[in-house]
Amino acid sequence: MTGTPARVAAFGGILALVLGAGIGLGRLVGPDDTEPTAHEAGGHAEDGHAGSGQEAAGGHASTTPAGLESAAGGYTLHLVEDRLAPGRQRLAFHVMGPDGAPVTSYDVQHEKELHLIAVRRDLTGFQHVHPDRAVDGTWSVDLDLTPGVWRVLADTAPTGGEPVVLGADLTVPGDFDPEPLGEQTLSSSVDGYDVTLGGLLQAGVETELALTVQRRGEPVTDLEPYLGANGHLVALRSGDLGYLHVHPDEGDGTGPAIRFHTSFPSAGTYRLFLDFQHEGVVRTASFTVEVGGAGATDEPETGQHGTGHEH
Ligand SMILES: [Cu+2]
Repeated sequence: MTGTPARVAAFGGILALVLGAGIGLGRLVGPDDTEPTAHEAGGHAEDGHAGSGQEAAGGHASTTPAGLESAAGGYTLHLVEDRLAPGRQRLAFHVMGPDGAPVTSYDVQHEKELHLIAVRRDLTGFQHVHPDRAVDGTWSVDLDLTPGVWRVLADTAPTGGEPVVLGADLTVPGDFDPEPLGEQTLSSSVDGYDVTLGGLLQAGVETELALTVQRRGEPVTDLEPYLGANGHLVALRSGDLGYLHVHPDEGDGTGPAIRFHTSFPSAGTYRLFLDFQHEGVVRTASFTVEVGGAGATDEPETGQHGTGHEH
């Protein structure tokens, strides 16, 4: 948690998104929250302006994942059709505002007005895309769909409101063949790139994750900026697909390590997806991680790259 104010200063926009969502959740879940003190300290104070927000971002904003609700902060995710055929399909949706009309004005976060995550509920088929918005507020984007139930998460910041992550289910008919998450995988290969995950995998603490990119055994040192950072990491909790807010480290260079800060809200299994860009192509590396309990003392810290868990 130390150092958080510095990151707030450097990444005000990013953290504003996070603290806004955290405050929104705090309002919604406050009465039932198991950590009322934390919410008293950050969530309810001063309606979310800067002072309380910094505490919220560093202290407890991540204890409740986002994206579990279709409506939050006065905004509602509405899929024009919540059932689409398998294959490449156009998804259309609205973000409805407090007045019941589609929102047509958004603030830019990470270079985009809206980030859409689509993932099948067995945590396969991950897609992080940037839909197009028509003037009437209808968003649309092509997705590659396979049979099953999908979770659609819209990470966005309507102008004048709080940033929100809204989730909705999308059904794709057909023979559903769920894939097991499998065991912990701290290295991932994609298109000839090998990405290794390191960091403390323990719930309830702010943790730094380092993802190290190699190709043909050589560190990649000329990663390209993508969405205002040198990579974009999405973390989802298995079981409910709760969406964790993840902040890129400040001023990181061009690889081979990409660093992020997050906080796992509970012990359990998570799926992490790293989008990174190299030589003009965005690729996604994915990981299954087992996160230990908040009080665990024997939870192994994964090594940084090169400490023996490559295969
Ligand atoms: Cu995005």
